Amino acid sequence: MAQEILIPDIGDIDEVEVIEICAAAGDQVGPDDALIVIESDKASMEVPAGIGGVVEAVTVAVGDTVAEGHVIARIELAALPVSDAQEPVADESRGEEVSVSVPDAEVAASPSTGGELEIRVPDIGEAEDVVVIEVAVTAGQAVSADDLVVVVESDKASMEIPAGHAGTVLSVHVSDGSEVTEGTLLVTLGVDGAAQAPPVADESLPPQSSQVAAAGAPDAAGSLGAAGSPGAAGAEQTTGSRVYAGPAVRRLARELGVELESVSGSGGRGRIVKDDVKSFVKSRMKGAGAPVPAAGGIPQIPEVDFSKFGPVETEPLSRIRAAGAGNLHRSWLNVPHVTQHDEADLTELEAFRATLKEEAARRSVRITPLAFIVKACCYALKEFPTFNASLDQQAKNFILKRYYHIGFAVDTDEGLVVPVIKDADQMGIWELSGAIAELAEKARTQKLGMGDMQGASFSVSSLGAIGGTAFTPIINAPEVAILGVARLATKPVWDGETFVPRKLLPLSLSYDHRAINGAEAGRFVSHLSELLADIRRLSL
Ligand code: CAO
Repeated sequence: MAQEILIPDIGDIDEVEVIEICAAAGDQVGPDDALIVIESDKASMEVPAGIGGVVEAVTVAVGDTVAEGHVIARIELAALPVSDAQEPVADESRGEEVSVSVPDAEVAASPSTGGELEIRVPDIGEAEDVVVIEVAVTAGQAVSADDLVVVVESDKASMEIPAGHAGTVLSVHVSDGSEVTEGTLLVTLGVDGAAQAPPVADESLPPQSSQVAAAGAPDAAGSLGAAGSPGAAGAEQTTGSRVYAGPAVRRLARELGVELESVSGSGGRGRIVKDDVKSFVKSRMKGAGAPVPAAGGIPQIPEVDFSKFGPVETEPLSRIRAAGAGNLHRSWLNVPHVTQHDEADLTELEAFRATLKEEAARRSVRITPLAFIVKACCYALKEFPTFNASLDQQAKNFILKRYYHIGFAVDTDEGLVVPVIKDADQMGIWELSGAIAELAEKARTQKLGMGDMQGASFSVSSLGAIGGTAFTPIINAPEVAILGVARLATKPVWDGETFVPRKLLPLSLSYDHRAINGAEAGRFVSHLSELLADIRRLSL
C-alpha cells in the first residue's frame, strides 16, 4: 500500500518552491532520506521521506509551488512490517535539515573599542554541538554588510553569519571545526567612521519565532534562528564569495573534499544541488573537458588527443615515479619556493680529495664531493637551526630538529628516491662516503626499506656528475630547505691582482619562504661556501 508524503508544517509561509528533487520512482528510501528540497525567500528545507520504503512516484517537479499538505510523493510500504510505518510529517525529533541565512541586523555584533566591531554567534536557541564549518574571510579582507563571514552547523541545520557592517576584518577568532555557542566571538571587524554602535534590531523584521516556524523545524531551525528579510535573502545569492547550498549539500561536499566555491550551481538562482557536486567530482576524476578550477582553485590542463598530431604510445609511470610526482606536486603547490644561488670554491677540497684516492682504493670506498657537502651541511644546519626544521600545520611554530638526518636524491631506473643518512653529523668523511654508496646501491636495486627513506631533516640533490650550472630543487616538504648541487667547473677568479683558475661548485638552495627569509638564506649559503672552501673549518 502506497503512502502519500505531504509537505509538512511550514509555519507562516503560504507557499514555497520546489528547488530540488532528490529521489525518483523505484528508489529505496529510509525515513531520513530527503525526497525534495523546498525554499521560501528566507530559508531552504529538505523534506525527508519520514518512512522507509520504495518510492512509487514523486508527484512534484522543480519549480512547482507547493503549500502545507501538498502531496509530494507516494511511497510503497508493502515490504515493511506494519510497525515500521511512521507518520511521514511533523516529526520534530527527526529534525529536517534547514539552511538559513541570518539577516544583517540579527548578527550578534557588539561594539568594542575604537573602530572595532565584534561579530559573535547569534541566538542559536537550544542547538548543541554547533561547529564552524566554513570561515569565509581572512584578516585584512574588506567586507560589505552582506558578505558571509562564517557558516556554523548543528547536526540539523546550517546558518550563515554575515558581516552585518561594511569594514575590514581585523582578526578571525575561529577556524573550521571550532565548537561555538551563542556569543562566541567569531571575527573582529574594523569599521569606518563612527559606525561603532551595535547593530540595532530591525523592528520591521518578523519576530524570530515566526521565522522559526517558517523553517518548519522548531527544534532545529528555531534553535538556529532563521531567515530575515527578503532583501537579506536576495543578497545571499548575489554576493560573490557566498555559497548558496543547503546543509546536506555542504556535508556531501565536505565528505568528498570539494570546495563549494569551485562548483557551479544548477538550481534556481545558482543554488548548488547534490548533482552539481557529483558532476564536479566526476569531471575532476576524468580530468576532461574545459579547464575546470580544481579544489584548490587551480585550472586543470585540458586533456589533449595527441594522436591527432602524430603517432603516440601510452606508457604508465613507474610506481616510484608516480608517487614522487604526487609528492613534488604537493610541495610545489603548498610551499612558496625561492632559490638562492652561490658558488663555492672547491679548489683546496678537490686537491685534498685527490690525495685520498689511494687510501680510498685500499678501503674500497669512493670519495666524491658529496660526502664533504653533506658534512658541511650538518655544520651549517647547526649554525642556522631554522633550516633543520619544519613548520607546524598552522605555520605558527618552528619544529626545530636536534638530529641531522640528511636525505639525498638518487636517480634510479624506476625514478627518483631519497634515502636518508641518519645522524650524518656524527660521521666522518669515510663513513659518510660508505653510507652514501650503500644507500645509493640499495636505491638502485630497489632494496630500500621505508625506514631508509624517512626522517630527513634536510636534503641534498646532486646533479654534479651529470652536469648543469644551476637548478631549482623542489623542497621535500615538510622540510624547509634543500640544497641543489650542479657541476664543478674551473673558472677564472680575480684574486686582487690577477685571474687565477679556481674550481667552483654551483650551489642552489631552495627554501620555504614562509620559514626562511632571503637574508637568512644568503647567510646560510655563504657560510656553507666558506666551509667547503676551507674544509679545515669542518674540524673546528
Ligand atoms: N661536479 C663535478 N663532478 C662531480 C660532482 C660535481 N658536483 N659530483 C660528483 N662528481 C663526480 C664524482 O666525483 C665522480 O667522479 P670520480 O669518480 O672521478 O670522483 C662522478 O662525478 C660520479 O659521481 P657519482 O654520481 O657516482 O657519485 P656522487 O657521490 O656524486 O652522487 C648520487 C651519488 C647517488 C647522489 C648520484 O649518483 C645521483 O644519483 N645523482 C642524481 C641525483 C638526482 O637525480 N637529483 C635530481 C633530483 S631532482 O629531480
